[in-house]
Amino acid sequence: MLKIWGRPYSSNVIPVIWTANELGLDYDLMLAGGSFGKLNTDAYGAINPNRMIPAIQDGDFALWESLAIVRYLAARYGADGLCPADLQTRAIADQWMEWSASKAFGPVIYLFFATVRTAPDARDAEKIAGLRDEAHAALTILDGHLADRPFVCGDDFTMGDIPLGCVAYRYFNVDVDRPALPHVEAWYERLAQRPAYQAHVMRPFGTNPDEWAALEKACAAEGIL
Ligand SMILES: N[C@@H](CCC(=O)N[C@@H](CS)C(=O)NCC(=O)O)C(=O)O
Repeated sequence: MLKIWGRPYSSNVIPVIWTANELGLDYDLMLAGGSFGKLNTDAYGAINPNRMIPAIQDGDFALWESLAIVRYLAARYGADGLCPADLQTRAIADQWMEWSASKAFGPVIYLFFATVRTAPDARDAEKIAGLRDEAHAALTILDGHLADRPFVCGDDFTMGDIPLGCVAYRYFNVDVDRPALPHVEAWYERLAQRPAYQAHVMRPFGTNPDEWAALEKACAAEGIL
């Protein structure tokens, strides 16, 4: 059975878990990273020599780098669904996946760290406002793209929506004032209708290290997922 290594609250693992669930795949989640450890074992080093999560094993085949994994799962198990058969449509999906990593992920994850992962009395309002502006400027480009299409590649949900959908959940759920992004907001509402997004992306963050550790324990106890 497919194995997904990682902790299900990690920003690079969530896209892989969401993809597997969109595809209806059976998999074993191998809890690793954070307080679950295991990354420094020889066995894990043989799967991912970077000793980072996520990684997958699909039979004898091992793969790391979250976006490569999303593409692999979509192409191997998604036929003409998550991974568009039309080359130009697929290229548009790839373009927005790369753009998510190069332009949107950074400001949003640093905004997330500066808010959710920083104690309220240690938060730096100026830094938060700067990151919010940077994230908003990036997402304004996506807003323009989504003005006349419901999903990144057009009428259908594809892998092109997956990394950005994960970024969007964090952006829309940190405690900051956000200028309007009407088309991104409408797209985010569409994603929020998807059961796999609700179950695997729209998860509690944990607002301090103790809560975070408790979430990881709860996850292990649930035998997730
Ligand atoms: N570019 C890599 C980044 C992987 C990465 O930074 N993973 C982090 C978690 S998000 C990690 O392994 N951190 C160590 C840990 O979780 O213990 C990817 O997209 O897979």
